[in-house]
Amino acid sequence: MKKIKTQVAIIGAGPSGLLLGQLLAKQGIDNIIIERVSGEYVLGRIRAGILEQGFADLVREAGVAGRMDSEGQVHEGVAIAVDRKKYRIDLKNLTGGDVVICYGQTEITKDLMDARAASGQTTYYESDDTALHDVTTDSPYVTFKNGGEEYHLDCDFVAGCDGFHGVSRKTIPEDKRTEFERVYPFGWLGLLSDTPPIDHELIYCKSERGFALCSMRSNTRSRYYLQVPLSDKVENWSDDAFWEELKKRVPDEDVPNLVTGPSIEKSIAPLRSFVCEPMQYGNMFLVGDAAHIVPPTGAKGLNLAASDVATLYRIMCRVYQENDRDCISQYSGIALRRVWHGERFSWWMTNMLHDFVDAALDNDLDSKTFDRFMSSERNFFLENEEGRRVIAMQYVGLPYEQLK
Ligand code: RFL
Ligand code: PHB
Repeated sequence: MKKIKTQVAIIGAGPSGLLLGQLLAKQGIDNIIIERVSGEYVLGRIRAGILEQGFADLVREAGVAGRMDSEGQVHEGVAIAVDRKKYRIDLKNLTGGDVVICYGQTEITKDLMDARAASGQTTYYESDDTALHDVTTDSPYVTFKNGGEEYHLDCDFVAGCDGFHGVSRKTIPEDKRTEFERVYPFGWLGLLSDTPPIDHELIYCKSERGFALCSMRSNTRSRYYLQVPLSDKVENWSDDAFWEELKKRVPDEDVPNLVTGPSIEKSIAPLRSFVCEPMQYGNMFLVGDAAHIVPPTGAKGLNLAASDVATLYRIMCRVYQENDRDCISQYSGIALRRVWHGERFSWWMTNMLHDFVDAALDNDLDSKTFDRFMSSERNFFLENEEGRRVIAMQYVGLPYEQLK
């Protein structure tokens, strides 16, 4: 057994773990990351694309913003189309100046990985059997296997950044945590292609054939999604079938601008709302997807992970720089207030923009009545400036809550 030591043990090298590690290292707080898969595998996951300003500012504070600031696109608006009629949500004017940045999760992750490698901090990729021990004491430790060797990592704190399927959340005994969950009766089929995007801003489309989203990674790379039944399989969708279906769901005025081409990646993601309360147990903190999942309709998944990181980072700075341990207990409360807001917004956007007809709803409404209510809701919010402002304020992201 090889014994090693650090101040903060971070489980998971996704965006949460890497960003936290980079911020802590900049403040001289020592950390080690343990990751289950290879760095290459982490980079192969195609996920989020929209960053709130709070996230972008944090990446700047971590000193890793060079490429994001030069290559990321500033989006001042976003469109919502209903039955192929387009409404523009003018994010900048409706919020008094806020915008979002379009820069893929893959790119942020790569920038963070490169910065970590350049600064010589330790990451144990391809680790197995990670287990957290004694996290309610002052001497927590983590055990894991790497390269045929068994490790014992002593630390002051553990940051559980290991995603929905990680081990950290399960370290909280079942009688000490409550989990909230809703699984949606459809999934998103995503397609990535090296074609110019249909428009310079995102278009969220509600059509009678189901939801579609037109997004992008750059001026030459597009990302599109289609609502599909949960039982559907990627193999059922040729590239041609995808493009044909997309054409039927996007606004009429945009159809002529759709450039099709071969897919680089195609996958189906299920949609889920999930929260674990509390988000801390002794000296172990859950961060990002380890504690909460949102359906991607509000573009909040990665952004909620970033606000958790911001809160934990500020707490760790107080602990190590001001010797204030009292602030530790604030973590879960601050994180969860923002998480629940993002959960509600993502659930609401999902309800408003997807087709639930013929779906079994888990409330006492029949699906056709639900559809009429949602149609009325869409009109109310999209036809009024006040309604569009409410959407804009939430889409750009609420401010981060400060420590007391
Ligand atoms: P991640 O990215 O899941 O990273 C967790 C890392 O922990 C590792 N891990 C372990 N490491 C060590 N020991 C263990 N026992 C471990 N178990 C797991 C994993 O290998 C992984 O590398 O969580 P993180 O860092 O909190 O980041 C969160 C974001 O990735 C996530 O919120 C978003 O990507 C969510 N999400 C989307 N969000 C959006 O805003 N827009 C999207 O379009 C969007 N698409 C998606 C998504 C999430 C998806 N998942 C999780 C299936 C599409 C998909 C398919
Ligand atoms: C994406 O570009 O992958 C993306 C953008 C906005 C969303 C979801 C996904 O709401």
